[in-house]
Amino acid sequence: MSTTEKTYEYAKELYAKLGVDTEKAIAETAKIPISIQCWQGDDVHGFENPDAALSGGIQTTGNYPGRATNIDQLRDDFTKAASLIPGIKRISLHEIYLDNLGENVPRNEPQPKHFDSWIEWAKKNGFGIDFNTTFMSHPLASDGFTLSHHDEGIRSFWIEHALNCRKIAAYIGEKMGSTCITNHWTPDGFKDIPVDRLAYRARLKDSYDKIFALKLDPKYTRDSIESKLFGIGAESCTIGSHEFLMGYAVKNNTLLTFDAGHFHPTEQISDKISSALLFLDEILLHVSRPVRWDSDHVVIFDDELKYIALEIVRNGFEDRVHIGLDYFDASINRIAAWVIGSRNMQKALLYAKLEPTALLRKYENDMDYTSRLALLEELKSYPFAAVWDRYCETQNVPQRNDWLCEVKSYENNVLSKR
Ligand code: RNT
Ligand code: ZN
Repeated sequence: MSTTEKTYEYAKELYAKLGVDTEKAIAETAKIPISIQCWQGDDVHGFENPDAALSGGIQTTGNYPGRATNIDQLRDDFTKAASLIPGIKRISLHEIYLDNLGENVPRNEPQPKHFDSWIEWAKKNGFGIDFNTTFMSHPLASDGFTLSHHDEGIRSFWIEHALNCRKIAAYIGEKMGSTCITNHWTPDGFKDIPVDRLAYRARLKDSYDKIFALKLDPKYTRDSIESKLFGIGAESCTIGSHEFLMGYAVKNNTLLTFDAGHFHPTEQISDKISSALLFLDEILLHVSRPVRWDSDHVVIFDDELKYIALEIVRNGFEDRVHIGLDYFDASINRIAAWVIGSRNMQKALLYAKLEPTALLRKYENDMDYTSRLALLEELKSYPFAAVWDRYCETQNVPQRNDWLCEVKSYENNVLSKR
């Protein structure tokens, strides 16, 4: 028996004593898709105009060498990262990652054909695809407003953008045979204290009404709207606030996106899932790591990540919560950033699947909070790592930090030559 086998057998036995089946936990974790953000690969530049600066109140920091600067490089890098991540992988594309086929494609005129090569590539590699409208990094978003802009022409431009994106997403969903979830986030907001918040919010509502008036087959695409507390340059008022978008989603039956960095620093999105799903059919998560603010740090295996996974798994929400990642760190190897965050998300799901939830619920219902806390704490030192190693083994991805040497050799052979 190899060491992995031995430690796994030991772990299996200990979890079994709690009534937890490690084999089942592994099999179920392997079925939960994770939507991995394409924008970690190139610091949110995209290919519409790769030299354009990122805007919209978000920022990448760092200049680690080897950034993907064209579509082939980004695809190669993503494929490399994916080979080191267990589980089902989807790629989350922003509209600006279009294949422009050598033309200059205005932001309000993207067509399904601009995503054909993505579809072909994703199919070849076994990835799903999700989509995002891009209301940022564009001259018509440079004053900080898009769908809520006071200028009707600018609003129409962005409405056209969103409508075309939704049609593209439906096309992708149909071609892929898998629903393409489209996320909509607008950066609209004020640096300083506004006077007429209502007018801006009314216009945002009206724009979303126009965008969602187009009915598309939910089998192919479904829409999710993302709220935010503040952005750089939009510190005083964000038009698409949480209340605004929660209200909109409930009333109009869209999905709602919870980004971990879009709330007050002590708020946790893990606490919001159970509320949202009493009023909405489905939600999308942007799993991120805010450090003091919406800094979009690489997702680590911290308590909040475990709580997010536990909320999904304990309640059987795997089909109602779409797990997307949203972070972008340009200060470390970008492929490693993808791998670290995605492996951690997978780890958290497996960790959740190994919880003896029925037993903990019983303690809670009996108001035996002593036993609940005692077991929750003891579980933290159960041999979870052995089950994780076994999961990686069954998925044919490297175990523990073995993946790092693959990233290092890719850096030497590919990234350093760019
Ligand atoms: C910005 C939002 C948004 C973006 C991506 C690039 O604060 O979180 O989701 O990060 O769409
Ligand atoms: Zn986000």
